[in-house]
Amino acid sequence: MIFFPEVQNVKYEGIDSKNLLAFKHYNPEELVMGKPMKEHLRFAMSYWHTLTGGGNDPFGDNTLIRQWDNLTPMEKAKARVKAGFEFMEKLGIEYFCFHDKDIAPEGETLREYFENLNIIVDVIEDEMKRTGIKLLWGTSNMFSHPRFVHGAGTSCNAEVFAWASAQIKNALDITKRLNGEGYVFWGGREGYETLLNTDMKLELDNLGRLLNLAVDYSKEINFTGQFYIEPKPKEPTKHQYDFDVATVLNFLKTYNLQNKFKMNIEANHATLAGHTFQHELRVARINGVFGSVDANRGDLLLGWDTDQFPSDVYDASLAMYEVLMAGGFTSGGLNFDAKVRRASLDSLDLFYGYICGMDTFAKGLKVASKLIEDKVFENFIENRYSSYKSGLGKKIIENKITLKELSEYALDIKEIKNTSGRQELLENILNSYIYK
Ligand code: XLS
Ligand code: NI
Ligand code: NI
Repeated sequence: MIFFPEVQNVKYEGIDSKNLLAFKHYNPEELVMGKPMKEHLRFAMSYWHTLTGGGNDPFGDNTLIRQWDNLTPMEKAKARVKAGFEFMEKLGIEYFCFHDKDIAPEGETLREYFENLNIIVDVIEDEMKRTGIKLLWGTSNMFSHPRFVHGAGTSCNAEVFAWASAQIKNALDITKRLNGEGYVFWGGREGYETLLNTDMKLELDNLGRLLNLAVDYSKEINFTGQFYIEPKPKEPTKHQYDFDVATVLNFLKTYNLQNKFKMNIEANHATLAGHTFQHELRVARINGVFGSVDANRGDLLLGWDTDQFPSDVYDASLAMYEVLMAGGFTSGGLNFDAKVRRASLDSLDLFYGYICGMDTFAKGLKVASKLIEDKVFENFIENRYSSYKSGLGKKIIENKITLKELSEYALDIKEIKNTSGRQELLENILNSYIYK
């Protein structure tokens, strides 16, 4: 069965093409800094937004029209696998990401759920073999079902902790079986609504415990993929424990997990935390925990996670700048954790969303690579901090001067002379690279 008969394989046609079902910038094999674009970008399809989501919001039911709408739950699950692989093949996307719950319905019992999952994993495995498409990361949905009302690892109910552990174990088994390159923990309902009923210390200790148990189990089954945490400051809970990259770093250090985890950074989560996307990537980069990206965007005027397809070339350029400066993706990639708007009814809209996102990041990659080749920011920054290269500054950064000596030095300074930060100049230069 064909799910998207209206679309043929989407190809690169260049910026002069008028074909809206073609790429204008994403040319998979084109070399950028000596490496094919597709290897730089490692695009991934998010199973949940692309195949499972139906367009519902707190005010209304599903709106999106999909070919599998009227099937029984297990038939629907199978149809979605086929549709997903057809979709990725047509776009030339080589990776996907999923939660356990995205791919198969929960049964009456946990055992039945795992059986349902196994049936669908068989179908996925066949499709992976047929197409060569790979799993970027797996994860477990421990937030949708009412049992997780108080959280999963941070629930006040120990049986929920056990249930979450079982789901993680099973999702790790599946990820390993499908040769997944990573495994993500996004906080879900790990957070709180009010401190009036919350033992914050116990909840955080338990979250640390759960992640350590997962790491231990991964060794037992010899899963060598990369573990990630995906920070988010709020939603669904008022205060998510994995607030932002800096908060997660502290958490990892407290629970001895800093060598086991890297960050999966989502653009919309960064902005919800009051940061830019680039800020979160930079914090991860300078701390050696840059890992993977959930590529999307929020809305300037809305305070929630709108998960829109990325279309902002400026942001994508600065994001790709950080990615390249971090050495590029190794196990990670660009997962489109993005959904079409509720009124974008047809499956054709999915293609337009992905094409826009892929072109935006392809252009961002080209801009970033030129900026780096020309050392635009590096040269400026090096010069800006040149006072630390010799004399007094050199002594400071080599820790060879005491507070008293610094004070003596300062007492003899006659006049401090500062130089311009030249922000506007740099913004002009950045724009000139984007115009090209
Ligand atoms: C939700 C998160 C989620 C994770 C995977 O806001 O972005 O989709 O990426 O659990
Ligand atoms: Ni995400
Ligand atoms: Ni999100």
